[in-house]
Amino acid sequence: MKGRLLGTVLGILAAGAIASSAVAQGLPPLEQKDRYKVGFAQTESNNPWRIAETKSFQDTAAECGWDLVYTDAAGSAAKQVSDVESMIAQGVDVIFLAPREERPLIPAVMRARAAGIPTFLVDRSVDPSVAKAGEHYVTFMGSDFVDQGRRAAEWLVENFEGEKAVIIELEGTTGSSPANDRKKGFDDVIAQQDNMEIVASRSGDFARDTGRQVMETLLQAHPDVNVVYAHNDEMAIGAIAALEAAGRKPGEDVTIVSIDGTRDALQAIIDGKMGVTVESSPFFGPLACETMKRYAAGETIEPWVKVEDRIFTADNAADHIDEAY
Ligand code: GYE
Repeated sequence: MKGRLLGTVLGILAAGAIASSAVAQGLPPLEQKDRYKVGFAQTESNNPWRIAETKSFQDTAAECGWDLVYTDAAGSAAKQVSDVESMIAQGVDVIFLAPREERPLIPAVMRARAAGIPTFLVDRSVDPSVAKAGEHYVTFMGSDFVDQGRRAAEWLVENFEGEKAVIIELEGTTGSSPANDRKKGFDDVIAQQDNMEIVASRSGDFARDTGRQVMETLLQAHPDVNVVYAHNDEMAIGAIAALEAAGRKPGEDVTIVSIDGTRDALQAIIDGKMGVTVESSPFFGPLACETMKRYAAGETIEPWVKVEDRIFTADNAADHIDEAY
């Protein structure tokens, strides 16, 4: 028993020594060459946003000289960790990882780092108090989620016409960076408004049908709701279905604010059912290609390659629906 415990302790110490010596050498370098074996670890494929992102990587593969190793974690952080492990075993040159949740994916980042494979986080990030850009992974490429939440709230403050806003918030995947940050950005602005209150806030896992079911339940407890803030369009569309099934009129007696910019959301805005969606672009392929090339050329990459987002309302939704996904 004692021997086994000592063995484990020595094993942990050895792993620590490998990790710290790797950190001391800086990030793993990337050779400049014509073709790369590139891993893309997707979180799930149950919504148009994810499908558009995967397509963007696949389309970029041909142009950027990638042999793409694509995995789909089917909504499981544990599977995503093992997907990254299998990419490491297959000897990919780089990994693009969309970490489903902030903490459970840290071991994947650390293992790729220890294996000398540069990792780029796309569209979601990991807990910055544990894993750091420029040290454990190259960079985070993605939107400012706090700002997205803030902009959704600011639109509401400017456009809400009732006396008192009774708000239901549908949160994204628990423990994911966009859910954490979109909540913070929105809630902070609402907390400063005397006539606005968030009466319930619950996860709908960024999924349409879960959003619909959660909305159905919350509606029973809060029949006086007149605003829904959804952390993504899929849940907003689900909420619209639940409201309509209960005889409510989204766009008339309930204001819907959301984030992403999917085709269905832009159509809902055109139809007068949704007020606003703050853009969160899924088209990461070209940015991934460019950032990887800059890194291979020896450039120091900024810790956050920030994506600038637009805002879609009744003023411009029709102009953008053709380019939506
Ligand atoms: O908003 C949502 C998706 O991580 C930014 O994840 C992404 C979010 C996006 O499931 O629709």
